[in-house]
Amino acid sequence: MRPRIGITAYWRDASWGPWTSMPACLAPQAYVDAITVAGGFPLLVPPLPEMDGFADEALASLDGIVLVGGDDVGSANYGAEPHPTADPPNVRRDAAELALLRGALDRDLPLLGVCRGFQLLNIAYGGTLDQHLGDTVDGDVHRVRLGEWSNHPVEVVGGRLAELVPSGTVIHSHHHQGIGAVGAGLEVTAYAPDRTVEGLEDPTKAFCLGVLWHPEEAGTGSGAPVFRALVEAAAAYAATRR
Ligand SMILES: [Mn+2]
Repeated sequence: MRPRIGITAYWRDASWGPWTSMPACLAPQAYVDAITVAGGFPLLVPPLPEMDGFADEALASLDGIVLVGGDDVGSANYGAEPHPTADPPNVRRDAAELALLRGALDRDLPLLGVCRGFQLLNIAYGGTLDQHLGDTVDGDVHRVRLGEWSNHPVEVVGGRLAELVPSGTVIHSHHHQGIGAVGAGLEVTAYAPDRTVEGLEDPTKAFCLGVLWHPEEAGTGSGAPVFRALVEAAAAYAATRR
């Protein structure tokens, strides 16, 4: 049986067929494909209201989880006032994903945080976000235009990531926020050329890894080893649990 890998769903308005700007749970196909190619079985996890009560049930049916990208995390989650450029907070999604993330950490469920998911990982460890990288560095490197991928190399400096992504790999980037204070217990594993933090992991966990870029967009290329490692860790998790 393939390891079951949860994908946290976006919760936003979408339009297709007779549904016009209707609330929808959705995820980019690239995550589904990257997990499937890596040997996992992808399952969409919707952000239920009051997920605190449901996180255990959701996690009990999973062997691993990917916290996907999306809009900026609400700054109230790390005790800051919102920056003028911040997206309006998606309170339901923030709360649901933090509940899933914390539950996954408690269980040592293999976990990959992508972009927004990477930022949530830092917040779960008590870290903060830099709400607008463009205030201090050339933010265009990370997001040239809203809605278009930017591409920049990453310097990989350690952790599991060093086994999975060669330093200098050019990645898919689309963010304007970054890491402020690194959460206690997390190891920095990658940097952008401007020295902002792009990779974090908890070396005490079986597999707890976050990147500020989008490996799923290179899911059959440079991103594939990341998803293979997640699925391998998920298979090991499933084996010990059964
Ligand atoms: Mn970047």
